[in-house]
Amino acid sequence: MNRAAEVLGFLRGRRDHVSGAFMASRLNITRTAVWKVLKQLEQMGYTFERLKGRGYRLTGSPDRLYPWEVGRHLDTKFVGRELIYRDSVDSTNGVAFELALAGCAEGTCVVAEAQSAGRGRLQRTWHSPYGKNLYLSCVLRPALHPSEVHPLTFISSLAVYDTLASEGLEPRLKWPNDVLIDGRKVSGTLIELSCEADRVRFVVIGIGLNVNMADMNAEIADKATSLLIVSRKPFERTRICGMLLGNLERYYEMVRSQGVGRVCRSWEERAGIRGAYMEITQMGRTYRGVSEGIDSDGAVLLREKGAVTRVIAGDVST
Ligand code: BT5
Repeated sequence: MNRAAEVLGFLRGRRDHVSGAFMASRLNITRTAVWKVLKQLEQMGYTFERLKGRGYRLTGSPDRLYPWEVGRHLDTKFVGRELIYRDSVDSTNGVAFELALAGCAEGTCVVAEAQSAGRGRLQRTWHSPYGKNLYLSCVLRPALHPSEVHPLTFISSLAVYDTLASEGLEPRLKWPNDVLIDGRKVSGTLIELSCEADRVRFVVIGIGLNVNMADMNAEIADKATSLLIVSRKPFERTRICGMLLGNLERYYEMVRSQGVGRVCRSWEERAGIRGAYMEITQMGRTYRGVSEGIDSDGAVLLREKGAVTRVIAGDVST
């Protein structure tokens, strides 16, 4: 689709028409080939005005996460530089995992308009309606021990946090993987990994972010929200996606240069978790206590009656 991106590049942001002959000569292809690309673009939802003797003018772009559209908002070195777009998939994490197994480059990302089997942690479902939100998975190959992977969840939550904050929103981080607005979940992260005994082969970071979703199914209606709901206006998903990938790369670079402990500190500060009373349920057992923060593995330290318990995973109810 490079040709399509190039043709769009000629047409975008211009008030006047651009002739087929001009584009053909600049791209070194025939006018028929240009016409074919324009037809293809029309099938993808782009609209053009054609004026005889003058050429083409772009009149509309579809609300789709096409790589060249996200690419306009991308300012990264490697994250999202290879961006695989799918209309609908079972799970972007599944597609990314397969790509990683096949040896794709670090930073390769998969985005989809919908997921038929979007997943959360512990076999839970991630509600993934078509064309509304972001379902994004990124392949990373960190030089970490498998036990150090858990805090990578934080780079995703922090990236979402910064993206939303820079849009003037007031997100809140909830351990371990949620971002909330107005007390409702707007984003979640699912990390999946492939490793050897003492070495990570790759990690897939899967991020779901509710952008323009207005209707929710009964299961999540009272606990989820979206950027549209909290701001009462739609957001350009390609722009949000580009910003998110930029922030993700920045936090990943932080891990590479300063280690996972540094990211844990950043997350802890943003989450304001120290001193908060928490109840965490893990495998049917509930831990209660006052948080003493996050350790360098990403676990919560809970103090109760003088004893400190380390909780590595679970769901926070308070
Ligand atoms: C998560 O799990 O929060 C991880 C979600 C990760 C989703 C992304 S989308 C791209 C990539 N591909 C995938 O297949 N997954 C990742 P957890 O903490 O277990 O939360 C799951 C719970 O959140 C569900 O049981 C629901 O209660 C709720 N939920 C489901 N869909 C939601 C949505 N769209 N918005 C907010 N909450 C939702």
